[in-house]
Amino acid sequence: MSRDRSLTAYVGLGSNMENPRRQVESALEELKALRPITLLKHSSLYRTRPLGPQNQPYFINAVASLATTLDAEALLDQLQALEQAHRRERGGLHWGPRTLDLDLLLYGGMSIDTPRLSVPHPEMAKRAFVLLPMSEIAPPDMEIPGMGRLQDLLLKLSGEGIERVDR
Ligand code: A4P
Ligand code: MG
Repeated sequence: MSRDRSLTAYVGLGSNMENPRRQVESALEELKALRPITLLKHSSLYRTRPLGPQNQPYFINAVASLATTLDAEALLDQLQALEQAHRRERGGLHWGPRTLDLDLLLYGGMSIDTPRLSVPHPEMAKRAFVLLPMSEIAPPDMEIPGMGRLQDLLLKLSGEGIERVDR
């Protein structure tokens, strides 16, 4: 399903298995190739301490903004197909290691709550590994529906366990 007009969506990318940096870099290239999606911007890559079980490798995280006419569930279908192409295995440990995780963080200014989709991503306000990369590419006064201003949310989080990866 698609909409008449495109809107901007934000996607969080994460990986901590099988060369995470390459997983994220190739996922960004693959996002560029998807239609009808235009990759607008992407953040730097960050090396981040795992949230959840600690006996797993650090993650590489990044955030990308996209323009798309796809509706939110159709966009999720595309993101999940991309995860599958990275041989993502589901049903493992909760918040356990993964080759590629693509979370739909924001879809326009919309709030969505369906069995398949919660947008804004309910955990994003607590996650520096989401908000810090997002703040690189989002408008400075960006408002996260129901959560507050991105910059205000970011100020409440510790920057510990997160470092930018040099290019
Ligand atoms: N779903 C609902 N809302 C969304 C959304 N906004 N975006 C549903 C994407 N999916 C959404 O997802 C399970 C189901 O959530 C999907 O079928 C979809 O219909 P999944 O990707 O199969 O499972 P998951 O990712 O393991 O679960 P969950 O709870 O979404 O985990 P998160 O929130 O993605 O967290 N530590 C660091 N440092 N960096 C990380 O990136 N990521 C996680 C996973 C844990 N620790 C981390 C990181
Ligand atoms: Mg996920």
